[in-house]
Amino acid sequence: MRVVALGEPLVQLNAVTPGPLRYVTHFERHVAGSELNFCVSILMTGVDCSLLARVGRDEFGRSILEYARARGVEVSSVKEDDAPTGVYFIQRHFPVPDRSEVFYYRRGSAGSRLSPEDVNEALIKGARLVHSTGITLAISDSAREAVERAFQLASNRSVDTNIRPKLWAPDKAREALRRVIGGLEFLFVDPVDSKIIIGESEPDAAVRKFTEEFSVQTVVFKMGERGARVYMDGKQVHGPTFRVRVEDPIGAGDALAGYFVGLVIQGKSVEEAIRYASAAATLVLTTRGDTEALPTLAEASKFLSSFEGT
Ligand code: KDG
Repeated sequence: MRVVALGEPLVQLNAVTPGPLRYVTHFERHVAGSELNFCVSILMTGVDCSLLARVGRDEFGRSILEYARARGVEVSSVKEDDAPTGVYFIQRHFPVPDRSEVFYYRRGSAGSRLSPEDVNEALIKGARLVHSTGITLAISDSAREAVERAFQLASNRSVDTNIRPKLWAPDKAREALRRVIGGLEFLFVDPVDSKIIIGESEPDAAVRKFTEEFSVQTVVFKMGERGARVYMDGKQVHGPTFRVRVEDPIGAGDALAGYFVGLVIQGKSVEEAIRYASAAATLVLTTRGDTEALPTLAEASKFLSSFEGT
């Protein structure tokens, strides 16, 4: 079984020390980007994943391709482009402890030049599911059109709304996301994004709108420290939460989405899928980098057993 994710892979420069970036002198390089993170996460559950994207023909582009390949991501549809690879920095634990803030250097990047002509029809048509996020819809008109083209061809679709206020205004986000969420198999959303898209942040009321007005099949409502609530097949299942020391929370949402979709499409129960996905997302909080701490299924089981009875 194969899924395809469309979006911009980025080089992440993560502050080694917490505090304001103006005083940080050491950064650690990682490879990230929401859809690449999704691919690595779903691969950990045993589902193959292809990334459809562009990277720069430069050292950072090479590092992304090498890392993606090393993690098992299929990259034959990743094009090299003359524009530079996008980069972002992460500031940690400042001004809010346990939170991170991102600073992008990606305008005009290779990844934002993704376009409908990059959409490999055979790959999309052969996929069990095609995944993307609000980030790809935000970075350029051509990237948004690539997602719309892929979604027209796909038999099943999944979206993580991931509205990044630094990338676009709420009214633009609302318009673009409303165009792609109709008939989704999976929608990942949080209360803030839900308010922007359908004017409702309360989960039960929001999910009613997503299912009745947009025919979304499964909604995963992400509520941060309060855990994730899944609405699927007419029932609600609440994912567990675990107390850990937070190093950098960026990437946890992608871990949750990849793990959850991977387990559900392989026939696991919604209860098991959200339990394991919550474990994977929690482990990502404990390290710098978005994908290094993604567990194998055996490691996720070990993590879950360690919390049993606590
Ligand atoms: O979800 C994690 C991503 O936000 C991070 O890897 C960077 O893709 C990224 C973005 O555009 O914010």
